[in-house]
Amino acid sequence: MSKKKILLVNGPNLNLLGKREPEIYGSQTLADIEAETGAFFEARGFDLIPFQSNHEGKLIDFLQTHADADYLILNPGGLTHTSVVLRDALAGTQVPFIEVHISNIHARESFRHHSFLSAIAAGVIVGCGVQGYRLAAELIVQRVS
Ligand code: CA2
Repeated sequence: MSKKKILLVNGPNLNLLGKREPEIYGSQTLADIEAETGAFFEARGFDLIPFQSNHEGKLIDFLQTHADADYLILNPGGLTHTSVVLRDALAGTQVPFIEVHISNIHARESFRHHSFLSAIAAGVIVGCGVQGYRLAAELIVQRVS
Protein backbone atom coordinates (compact mmCIF):
# COMPACT_ATOMS: atom_id res chain seq x y z
CA MET A 1 0.00 0.00 0.00
CA SER A 2 1.29 3.49 -0.83
CA LYS A 3 2.21 5.87 1.98
CA LYS A 4 -0.28 8.49 3.13
CA LYS A 5 0.66 11.95 1.86
CA ILE A 6 0.47 14.83 4.33
CA LEU A 7 1.12 18.49 3.49
CA LEU A 8 2.55 21.13 5.85
CA VAL A 9 1.88 24.56 4.37
CA ASN A 10 2.87 27.89 5.87
CA GLY A 11 1.86 31.21 4.45
CA PRO A 12 3.36 34.69 4.29
CA ASN A 13 6.08 35.74 6.73
CA LEU A 14 6.26 32.40 8.53
CA ASN A 15 9.74 32.01 7.04
CA LEU A 16 10.68 34.55 9.74
CA LEU A 17 9.84 32.19 12.61
CA GLY A 18 12.58 32.15 15.22
CA LYS A 19 14.20 35.23 13.71
CA ARG A 20 11.81 38.04 14.78
CA GLU A 21 9.11 38.59 17.43
CA PRO A 22 10.00 35.53 19.57
CA GLU A 23 7.71 36.86 22.32
CA ILE A 24 4.74 36.14 20.04
CA TYR A 25 5.92 33.29 17.82
CA GLY A 26 8.61 31.53 19.87
CA SER A 27 12.23 30.78 19.06
CA GLN A 28 11.91 27.73 16.80
CA THR A 29 12.62 28.28 13.12
CA LEU A 30 10.41 27.05 10.33
CA ALA A 31 13.20 24.65 9.34
CA ASP A 32 13.06 23.18 12.89
CA ILE A 33 9.28 22.75 12.68
CA GLU A 34 9.42 21.17 9.23
CA ALA A 35 12.18 18.77 10.31
CA GLU A 36 10.40 17.75 13.53
CA THR A 37 7.03 17.32 11.84
CA GLY A 38 8.65 15.37 9.01
CA ALA A 39 10.39 13.04 11.48
CA PHE A 40 7.14 12.54 13.39
CA PHE A 41 5.28 11.44 10.25
CA GLU A 42 8.16 9.39 8.84
CA ALA A 43 8.34 7.37 12.07
CA ARG A 44 4.67 6.49 11.57
CA GLY A 45 4.97 5.55 7.89
CA PHE A 46 3.60 8.76 6.37
CA ASP A 47 5.18 11.11 3.82
CA LEU A 48 5.29 14.81 4.71
CA ILE A 49 5.69 17.48 2.04
CA PRO A 50 6.48 20.90 3.56
CA PHE A 51 5.97 24.17 1.72
CA GLN A 52 6.14 27.87 2.58
CA SER A 53 5.48 30.87 0.39
CA ASN A 54 4.96 34.58 0.78
CA HIS A 55 2.79 34.54 -2.35
CA GLU A 56 -0.92 33.70 -2.33
CA GLY A 57 -0.89 32.35 -5.90
CA LYS A 58 2.08 30.06 -5.21
CA LEU A 59 0.27 28.61 -2.20
CA ILE A 60 -2.78 27.95 -4.37
CA ASP A 61 -0.67 26.37 -7.14
CA PHE A 62 0.96 24.09 -4.55
CA LEU A 63 -2.40 23.03 -3.10
CA GLN A 64 -3.81 22.28 -6.54
CA THR A 65 -0.70 20.30 -7.51
CA HIS A 66 -1.10 18.17 -4.37
CA ALA A 67 -4.88 17.80 -4.42
CA ASP A 68 -4.37 14.03 -4.02
CA ALA A 69 -2.97 14.53 -0.49
CA ASP A 70 -4.65 12.78 2.43
CA TYR A 71 -4.45 15.68 4.90
CA LEU A 72 -3.07 19.18 5.26
CA ILE A 73 -1.67 21.18 8.19
CA LEU A 74 -2.08 24.84 7.25
CA ASN A 75 -0.94 28.04 8.89
CA PRO A 76 -2.15 30.60 6.36
CA GLY A 77 -0.50 33.52 8.18
CA GLY A 78 -2.18 36.86 7.53
CA LEU A 79 -4.09 35.37 4.56
CA THR A 80 -6.34 33.80 7.20
CA HIS A 81 -8.06 37.12 7.61
CA THR A 82 -8.20 38.26 3.99
CA SER A 83 -8.21 35.46 1.45
CA VAL A 84 -11.36 34.35 -0.31
CA VAL A 85 -9.22 32.87 -3.10
CA LEU A 86 -7.30 30.62 -0.68
CA ARG A 87 -10.61 29.44 0.77
CA ASP A 88 -11.90 28.70 -2.75
CA ALA A 89 -8.75 26.70 -3.49
CA LEU A 90 -9.11 24.68 -0.29
CA ALA A 91 -12.78 24.03 -0.96
CA GLY A 92 -11.89 23.02 -4.53
CA THR A 93 -9.19 20.52 -3.63
CA GLN A 94 -11.26 19.00 -0.81
CA VAL A 95 -8.13 17.95 1.08
CA PRO A 96 -9.16 17.95 4.76
CA PHE A 97 -7.10 20.42 6.75
CA ILE A 98 -6.24 21.50 10.27
CA GLU A 99 -5.81 25.27 10.53
CA VAL A 100 -3.01 26.14 12.95
CA HIS A 101 -2.24 29.51 14.52
CA ILE A 102 0.75 29.82 16.77
CA SER A 103 -0.61 32.85 18.58
CA ASN A 104 -4.06 33.23 20.08
CA ILE A 105 -5.65 35.26 17.29
CA HIS A 106 -8.71 35.91 19.49
CA ALA A 107 -6.60 37.70 22.08
CA ARG A 108 -5.01 40.00 19.49
CA GLU A 109 -6.26 42.83 17.26
CA SER A 110 -9.90 42.53 16.22
CA PHE A 111 -8.94 42.15 12.53
CA ARG A 112 -7.33 38.80 13.47
CA HIS A 113 -10.50 37.42 15.09
CA HIS A 114 -12.12 36.33 11.84
CA SER A 115 -10.81 33.52 9.64
CA PHE A 116 -12.11 33.00 6.11
CA LEU A 117 -10.89 29.40 6.35
CA SER A 118 -12.08 28.03 9.70
CA ALA A 119 -15.62 27.29 8.49
CA ILE A 120 -14.28 24.70 6.03
CA ALA A 121 -11.46 23.34 8.24
CA ALA A 122 -11.60 19.86 9.74
CA GLY A 123 -10.22 21.43 12.92
CA VAL A 124 -8.59 24.59 14.23
CA ILE A 125 -5.71 24.84 16.74
CA VAL A 126 -5.10 28.33 18.09
CA GLY A 127 -2.72 29.80 20.63
CA CYS A 128 -0.75 26.66 21.54
CA GLY A 129 2.54 28.04 20.24
CA VAL A 130 4.52 26.02 17.72
CA GLN A 131 3.35 22.92 19.60
CA GLY A 132 0.12 23.41 17.63
CA TYR A 133 1.80 21.82 14.60
CA ARG A 134 2.61 18.71 16.65
CA LEU A 135 -0.93 18.55 18.02
CA ALA A 136 -2.27 18.73 14.47
CA ALA A 137 0.11 15.96 13.39
CA GLU A 138 -1.05 13.68 16.23
CA LEU A 139 -4.68 14.30 15.35
CA ILE A 140 -4.06 13.51 11.68
CA VAL A 141 -2.31 10.23 12.47
CA GLN A 142 -5.36 9.17 14.50
CA ARG A 143 -7.81 10.30 11.85
CA VAL A 144 -6.24 8.72 8.79
CA SER A 145 -4.89 5.49 10.32
O1 CA2 B 1 -0.46 33.05 14.99
C1 CA2 B 1 -0.29 32.67 13.82
O2 CA2 B 1 0.23 31.59 13.53
C2 CA2 B 1 -0.66 33.62 12.67
O3 CA2 B 1 -1.19 32.84 11.61
C3 CA2 B 1 0.63 34.29 12.24
C4 CA2 B 1 0.42 35.39 11.19
C5 CA2 B 1 -0.66 36.37 11.62
O4 CA2 B 1 -0.91 37.31 10.59
C6 CA2 B 1 -1.94 35.66 12.00
O5 CA2 B 1 -2.87 36.63 12.45
C7 CA2 B 1 -1.70 34.64 13.09
C8 CA2 B 1 1.71 36.17 10.97
C9 CA2 B 1 2.86 35.36 10.56
C10 CA2 B 1 4.08 36.19 10.70
O6 CA2 B 1 5.08 35.38 11.24
C11 CA2 B 1 6.15 35.97 11.79
C12 CA2 B 1 7.00 35.15 12.47
C13 CA2 B 1 8.11 35.68 13.09
C14 CA2 B 1 8.36 37.02 12.98
C15 CA2 B 1 7.53 37.84 12.29
C16 CA2 B 1 6.41 37.31 11.68
